[in-house]
Order: sequence, then structure tokens, then C-alpha cells
Amino acid sequence: MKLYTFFRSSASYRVRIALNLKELAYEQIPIHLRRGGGEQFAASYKAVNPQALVPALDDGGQILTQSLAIIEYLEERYPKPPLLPSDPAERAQVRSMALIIACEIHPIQNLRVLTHLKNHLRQSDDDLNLWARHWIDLGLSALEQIAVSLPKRGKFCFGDLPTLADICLVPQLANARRFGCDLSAYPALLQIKTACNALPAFANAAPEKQPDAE
Ligand SMILES: N[C@@H](CCC(=O)N[C@@H](CS)C(=O)NCC(=O)O)C(=O)O
Repeated sequence: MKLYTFFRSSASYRVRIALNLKELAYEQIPIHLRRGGGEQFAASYKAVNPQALVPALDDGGQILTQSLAIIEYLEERYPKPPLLPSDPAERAQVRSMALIIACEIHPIQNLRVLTHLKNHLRQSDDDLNLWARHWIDLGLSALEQIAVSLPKRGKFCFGDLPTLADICLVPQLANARRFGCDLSAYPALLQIKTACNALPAFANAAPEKQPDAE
């Protein structure tokens, strides 16, 4: 398998964690999101992903994009260990936590949104950070509340096994730190992050551990 990835990309980070949890070997093809205006915009990469976003996964010539679609594909194709509970309502709960991050937080603080705010709407770097922190804090506050009130509370977001929710949470917390959010407001999420990072699958997927890390 080949993963088109960027070390700091949180969506790529999600897929790296999932591949590691499932102990699937993969080769990384780094796509630098800033160098030369962004390698994601090269015609050669847009042939892989017309959206010009990472990650993309090539599994034997089958190209997949969108991190959650990739992870659901891995879950169906390589079911062990499972990244979702077996009960339908519990699966929905885990997906809901993942989607708070993947649909409601991450897209609004993504590089291309911030670039647009800066270049076309003339916002300052300080304004960009305020913007990102606002949306991250809104989503993380809800997640903190959900995490503490879940009947299935355990070491991870949902019970005592890592799931899709943890796979989304840990990269989002790394983003939050980069934007200067005060993470002390989220003690339950920080505990979950510590439990996740104790697992090699999470620790080895961290941005600073990647071959393209700067
Ligand atoms: N919803 C997509 C988001 C992908 C995405 O936004 N990737 C970012 C990096 S985390 C990217 O490639 N950004 C390039 C840009 O904004 O130009 C997914 O989950 O895969």
C-alpha cells in the first residue's frame, strides 16, 4: 500500500494510526503542502486526488481519498482489530464523535480555508489563529462533555479499546496545540490522548516521527 501523506496533516495522521493499528505495511509518498506553493496542486498529484488534499491511499492500484472513507475501507477489508464497536448504536456513537472532528472542526481550520482568509479576505495571522481556536474550542468542548457523560466511559473515547473516535481525536489535539488552544480545559480528552499515545500505533504515527518531518 502507498499513502500520500504530509507529516503535519491531521487527516493523514488519522490514516497512519489506522494502518498501524491494523498492522498493515505501507510506503509513504510525502506531499509537501507548503513547498513551492503546495505540492498538492501539482498535476501529477491532482491525477491521484482531484481535490488536491492529502491523504490518498493506493491499495494495489485502487486509489482512495477522504480519510474517513479510507479508514472505513480498511475496517471492511482488514477487520482485525476492529476500529468500531459491533453494536449499531455504539458504532453510531463512535462515528458521531469522529464526525464532530472530521466535519465540524477540521474543515474550518484547514490550510486552504486559512489561506483564503489571509490572501483574499485580508485577515492577519493573529486573526487566523483566533478563527482556528474558536472552531476547535467549540468542537472540543462538546467532545469533552460527551466523553465524560458516556455510559461506556473507559480509557479511550469509547470504552477500553481504541476506535475511530480516538483516531480522529489525537491528531485534532495536535492541531489544537499548534494553534495555541488551552488544552487544560479538556482533562478527559487529555487523559484519552495519553492512553492512545502509550500505544505504538499512535506514537509511531505522530508528525515528528514521520520521514518527511521538518
Ligand atoms: N476531509 C478530508 C480532509 C483532507 C484535508 O483537508 N487535508 C489537508 C491536510 S490535513 C490538506 O491536504 N490541505 C491542503 C490544502 O488545504 O491546500 C479528509 O478527511 O481526508
